[in-house]
Amino acid sequence: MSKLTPTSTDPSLSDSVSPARASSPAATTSSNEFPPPARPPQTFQERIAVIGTGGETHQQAKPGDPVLTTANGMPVADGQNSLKVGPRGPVTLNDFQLREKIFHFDHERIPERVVHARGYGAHGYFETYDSAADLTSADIFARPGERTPAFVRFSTVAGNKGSADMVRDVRGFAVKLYTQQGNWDLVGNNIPVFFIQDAGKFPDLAHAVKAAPDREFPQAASAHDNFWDFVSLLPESTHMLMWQMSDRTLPRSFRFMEGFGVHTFRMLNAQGDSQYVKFHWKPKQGLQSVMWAEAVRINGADPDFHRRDLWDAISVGDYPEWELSVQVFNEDFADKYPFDILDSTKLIPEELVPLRPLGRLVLNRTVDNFFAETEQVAFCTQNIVPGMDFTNDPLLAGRNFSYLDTQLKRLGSPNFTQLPINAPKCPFGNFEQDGHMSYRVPTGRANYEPNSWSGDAAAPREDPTTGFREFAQNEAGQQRRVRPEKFADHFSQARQFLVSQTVVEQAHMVDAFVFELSKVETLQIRERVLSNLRNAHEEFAQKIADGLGMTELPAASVAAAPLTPVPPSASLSIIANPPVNFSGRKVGVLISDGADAPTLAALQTSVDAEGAALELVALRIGGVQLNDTKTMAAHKTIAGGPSVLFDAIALVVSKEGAAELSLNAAAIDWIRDAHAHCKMIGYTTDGLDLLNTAGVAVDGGYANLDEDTSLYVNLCREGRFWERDTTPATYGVAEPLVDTDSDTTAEAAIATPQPSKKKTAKK
Ligand code: HDE
Repeated sequence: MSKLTPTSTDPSLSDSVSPARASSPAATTSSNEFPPPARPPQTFQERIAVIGTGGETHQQAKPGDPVLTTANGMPVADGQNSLKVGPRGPVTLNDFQLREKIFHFDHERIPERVVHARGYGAHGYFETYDSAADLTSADIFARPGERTPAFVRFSTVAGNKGSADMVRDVRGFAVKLYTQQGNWDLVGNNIPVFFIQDAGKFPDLAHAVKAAPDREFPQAASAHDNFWDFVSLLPESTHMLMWQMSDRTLPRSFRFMEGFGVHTFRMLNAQGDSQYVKFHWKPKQGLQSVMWAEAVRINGADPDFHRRDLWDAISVGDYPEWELSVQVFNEDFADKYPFDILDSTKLIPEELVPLRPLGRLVLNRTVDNFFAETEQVAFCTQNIVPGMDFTNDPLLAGRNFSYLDTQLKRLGSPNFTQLPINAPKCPFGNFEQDGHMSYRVPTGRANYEPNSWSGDAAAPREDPTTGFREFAQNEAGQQRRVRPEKFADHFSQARQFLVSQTVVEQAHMVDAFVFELSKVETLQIRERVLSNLRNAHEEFAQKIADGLGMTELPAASVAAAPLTPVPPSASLSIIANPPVNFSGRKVGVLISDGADAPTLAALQTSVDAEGAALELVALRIGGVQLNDTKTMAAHKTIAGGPSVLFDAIALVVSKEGAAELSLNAAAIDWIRDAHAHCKMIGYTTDGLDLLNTAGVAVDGGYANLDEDTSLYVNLCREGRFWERDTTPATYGVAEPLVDTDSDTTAEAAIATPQPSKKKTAKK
């Protein structure tokens, strides 16, 4: 095959390219001047023919093509050369074209977000199910079937803008809904609780988790002294740490994670009745994460794994969807619930307050330009709409200040609301004016209200019927810096999360704590973490200590409050809520010369029928010759497409192909990794030798493809073959860790809190 070159393949290039001729005799001159023309160019034709001989590429517009211009719209004749005095002479200061281009380039960057810097966005819509008018007067929930435009930005928290996607981190799940009553920003995370109870601690948390100020590392990682030092001194973070050390922080992709509003909000109906709500997004694709060993390799193989996944899925029309639900509860529930509903380190299990679905979010359009949309989108938690209100969650108050303030810093002007991605899509008007980069052109004489102008000068007026009204909350009390007593139980829900996990998930959590704490160099910090964990679950703490090789478990810290009995909640586990099908996933198929063409075709059909994707991996990107003599090009080489990039793998190889691949270390790793990561593996009988060489034993997670490829896809629907996972054995989590201390029936959790029988301070 001939080597592809831009000029030979891209007609848009080859048509318009006119390279300055290096073969011209003048190319050899060392003169500082063009070869002296017989007379200076005079006609238009002569002037445009003046072109140097330096060999650079000129792509010139043909009639009807868009013309390159300056920012002011002036057409550019030559975009390749600065203005010089003679071809080798000094560049002149009057080259305004050059100055403008470089000036603009110098100002391309805006400050990245302090946290959540790395993110990826997409457009879509929210579709309302039934009217929720009984609950809220918010217009977005008024009419069944109505679609509201939406923009979503997913993110990591700790890493800088250029960090890798698959780090162990909380994911941001920020949604802007362009409703008919203004933009509603639901700025949530993929975890329903948070590290801290007071907004004032947020800068400390962000400083502690991000790179240390002296050495500026580690990047996008919590496995270091500063993070664990800080959280170990903040026992309120224990519940969130359990989530963070679980597979929740390693989502398979944005499409397979949940979202949560975290705080308790209010909804108000037209009669002014108010209820508390907590927001949940459930992925219709299912909930799925990867294993830590896999995540580490994915970051090397494809640091853009999550953003590429979203881009690819939307590009092929496989639009991801989430269902928005609310947990609705009233003051009475709030009073009885053992935890404070204003405390963002606590959740309300779905078993206690079931989800009420309100509608679905569909992402169906990638951005046209990353900067203009994903980078410039400015989410503000203060952006709510009539029919909703905040509660006194002390985190929320801090956030309502922080987001507006940070947008001014990032985007440089209070007029960031006028940017297309941020502007409301409903009619709007007010008397805010001027400021940097104001590009709205207000008309009329009135720029104040009240005013008595009318007619052409008519200005917007307030509307007591549809306008935003706060919930008339009674407030009284001393103005003090105190934390409510009901916030003090730091460990009960941490334990609840742990005992709600399957054995495999619990083992992964032990593994994650051991990994992170093994990176902590200061022994006292490790010990302090374990002191806190003992309060959540003694046996769990012991297993971590064993994993760290700690000879003695440190004394438990003094818990600020006795533990409350709470039952396990199945909805907190990923594995207990397996995906319903294999749709939207990706199979990697290793192929070799002589591989059976009908088997490959049948596999493709089965995978297509499931709504999944298939990528071919081979020794050479040019592909292989199948046994029907047809050449099949590969999507990836083995090195360029390691098995961590796929949800399941298959080998469709011939005997000779298996022999050749057996000699290839990358091919062996490809199989071993997939096996170790508990992936489903399809194989042809001819590939058995290759499996043997890789040293993997065929188990219940394997399917022979020779007869029926649909059986393999059925197997893939189950997700992973967890029986193969060695983590539980490594950390001695043979039996699930349970709550041996509490009476944990669902009713018990809502009843008056009972102090646990467990002693809270141990020597
Ligand atoms: Fe944020 N957070 N946050 N946060 N947060 C920001 O705003 C802040 C918190 C969340 O894709 C910043 O525009 C404070 C909880 C997401 O653009 C900043 C506190 C939750 C995003 C900020 C919190 C979040 C941010 C930085 C403690 C889950 C990305 C850039 C009171 C419910 C939004 C920016 C996007 C971003 C402040 C806690 C989610 C600095 C002070 C809890 C998803 O304003």
